[in-house]
Amino acid sequence: MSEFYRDVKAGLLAPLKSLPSKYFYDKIGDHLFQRLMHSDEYYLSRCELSILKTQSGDMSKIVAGHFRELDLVELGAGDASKSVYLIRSLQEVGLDFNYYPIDISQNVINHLHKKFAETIPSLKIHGLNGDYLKMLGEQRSISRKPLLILFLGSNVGNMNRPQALDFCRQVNQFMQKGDLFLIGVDLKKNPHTILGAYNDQEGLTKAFNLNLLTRINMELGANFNIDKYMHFPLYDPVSGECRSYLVSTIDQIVSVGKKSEQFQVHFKAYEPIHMEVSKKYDISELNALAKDSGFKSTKHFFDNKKYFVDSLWQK
Ligand code: AVJ
Repeated sequence: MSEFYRDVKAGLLAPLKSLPSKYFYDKIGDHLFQRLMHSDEYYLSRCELSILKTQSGDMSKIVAGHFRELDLVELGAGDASKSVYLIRSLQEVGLDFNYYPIDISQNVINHLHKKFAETIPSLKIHGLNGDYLKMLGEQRSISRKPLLILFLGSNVGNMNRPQALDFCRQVNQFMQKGDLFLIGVDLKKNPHTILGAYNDQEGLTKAFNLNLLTRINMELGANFNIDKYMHFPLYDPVSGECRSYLVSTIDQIVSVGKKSEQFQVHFKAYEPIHMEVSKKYDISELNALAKDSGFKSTKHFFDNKKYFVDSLWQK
């Protein structure tokens, strides 16, 4: 029984149905997310890219003030299109480091090895495919140099506040005193701007969500009728949580799993599946998260609109 099957079963048989958003990233999901990152509405990637392009030099000087050599670990590296700027400037300030990108998608890890062999052949890269904490543990068994951990792209937003606190505490446990954590977070702003990023005109976010049902159909042998679910995102400006739902438009029964593993899921008309949370922070909440998980927040790097922040924490 795969972990994917177990998670899907638990999520769909719960009284409030949900699916874990980490499973969005199969080959098609990776591709849809790439396109989404270039859409007009999805401001997050553009903002963070501008931070990395303009402030990687400053970041690297701070890092070089702490260490001569280190392990650079990136949680959820994706295509590394932002971290590549930091990697180059860390090299420029003369730091000696290996790069350990961690990603839930094997497809992404393969791509990164290929990409860096071509673009920065001097970079020593060791990709790890799997869950963040499990792979961080794996990395620590390979090398125990001082750490700079990158957690960019507002990936932390996929956790609610208690989950984020628990996660940051666990990351902290892998680190030594003085080690650094650079965390990229989307900030609270005009609710229309935020909701727009999760409800793009082209329908990429919709396709991104629906693709998980297709993936379940293909990999677990289910019979979701994709046409009978609608994409419904909402943003709560109080909690800062943007949530995506797929809502069943009719009363229907779906079967999931092969042979003895098969189970039935009943959807009432307009019953939702909670697919994803993308939490937005303000600076005081972010500083509290740092403090409560055992870090000192040392510097905030903003884009010029202050839509997004890359925050540097030290253990
Ligand atoms: C990659 C998790 C940061 O939550 O903004 C994009 C994923 N979901 N559009 C996010 C996503 C819908 C994204 N993260």
